Amino acid sequence: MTCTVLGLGSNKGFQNLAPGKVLDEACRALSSVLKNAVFSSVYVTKPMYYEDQDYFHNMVCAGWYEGTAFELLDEIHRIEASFGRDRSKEIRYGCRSLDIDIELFGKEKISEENLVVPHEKFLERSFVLTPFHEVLKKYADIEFEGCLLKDSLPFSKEYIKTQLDLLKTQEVVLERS
Ligand code: PH2
Ligand code: MG
Ligand code: MG
Repeated sequence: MTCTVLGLGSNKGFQNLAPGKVLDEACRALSSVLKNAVFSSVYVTKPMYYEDQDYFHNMVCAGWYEGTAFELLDEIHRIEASFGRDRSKEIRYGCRSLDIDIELFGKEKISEENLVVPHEKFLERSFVLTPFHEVLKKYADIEFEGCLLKDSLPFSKEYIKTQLDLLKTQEVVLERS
């Protein structure tokens, strides 16, 4: 079992679901893929890289996966497609109904054409680090089969906080519930 951190984002509805609801439903799907999954709050964030699009809803999910990172990626693609994701119709960094990125997969380093872990932009994105920091604060001591979340990942809560302070100009706001 490997402790993994996934970053979720949506800035386009799917069928009758607004972006926040797409994330709710995606979390439900992820709960049956991961063991002991935990979820951050949802944050409303200014689009990065390509700014001429709606604000995103972002959050992270952490949990344990039995299988390889590539098997997890297949599961993620299946879930994304079930919420209307069609890669053939997208532009890079443009709007999407559901994006699920593998941010961390235990302490593994992967550098393949279809998968880079840790995610290559992980440390520059407040929309990922803010919810990740929340998870590290709330769930550091959750465990699966004796493995604590805080010991299973390559970054400490303190390190993430330091990094976040450098990114404080990025607009990331807790969603009102
Ligand atoms: N995803 C992108 C591009 N830009 N900006 C924010 N704030 N949140 C995202 O999830 C995001 C983005 C493409 O994956
Ligand atoms: Mg992605
Ligand atoms: Mg992404």
